[in-house]
Amino acid sequence: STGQSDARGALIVLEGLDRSGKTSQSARLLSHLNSLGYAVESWRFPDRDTAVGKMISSYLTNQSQLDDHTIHLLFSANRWEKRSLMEAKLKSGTSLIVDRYSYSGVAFSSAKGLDIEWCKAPEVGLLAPDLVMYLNIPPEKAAERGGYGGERYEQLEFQKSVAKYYEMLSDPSWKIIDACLPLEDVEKQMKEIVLDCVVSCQKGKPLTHLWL
Ligand code: 2DT
Repeated sequence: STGQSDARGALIVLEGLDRSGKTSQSARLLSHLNSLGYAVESWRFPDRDTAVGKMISSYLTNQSQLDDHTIHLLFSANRWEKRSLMEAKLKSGTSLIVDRYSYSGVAFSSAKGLDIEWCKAPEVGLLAPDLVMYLNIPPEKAAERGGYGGERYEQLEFQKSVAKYYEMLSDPSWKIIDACLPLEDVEKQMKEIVLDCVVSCQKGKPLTHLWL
C-alpha cells in the first residue's frame, strides 16, 4: 500500500469469444500478481453459485428455456448482486481479475437480435473496469481449439456474430491482445498491461461507472 487513503484495487476485465483463452490467462495473472505480493482475486461472470447464477447455468446447459430478454436481465442481475462486494473489495485494496463482464452481456444478447441500447440499459451504474483486455481470435480458429463444450452459445455461426458485436462495443481504451500467439507470449503481454493498471489504481485513480 502507498499509505494513501484513496489507494484501491484494480478492476480488470477479460473479454473474448469462447475458447479465446480467458480462463487460462486469468489463472496466470492471478498467480503472477499474488507472487508480487498484491491482494488479488479471480472472479467470473456468470457467477453460477448464486440463485440467479443457477438459473443462468440451467439455461446455458439447455435444461431450461427462457425468453431472450429474460435471460439478458438475469445475466445483468447476476452482476448487480455482486456489485457491493466488488466495490468493497476494490476499496479495501484487492484487485479483481474478472473473466467476462457487461461486454459479454451486451455482445451475446445483441448477437441474438436484441437492441444494443436496450441491452446496455440494465448495466448502467455497475462499476466500470479500469482495464478491458480483449483476447482477439478469429472465430474459426477458436472453434478449432479442442472443440466447444456443448453449451448453448458454443456454435461457430453464433460466435461469428458475437465477434461483430464485440467489435462494435470496443473502444480505444481496450487492450486488444492477439490470442493466436502462444500462451506464454499472450501471458507476457498481459502481465505488463495489468501491472501498469494495478499501479495506477494504487495511486488513487477514481472508480467510475458504466456505461462508458
Ligand atoms: P462462460 O463459458 O465464460 O462461463 O460463459 N454470457 C456471459 C452472456 O450471454 N451474457 C453475460 O452477461 C455473460 C457474463 C457467454 C457462459 C456463456 O454465457 C455468455 C458464454
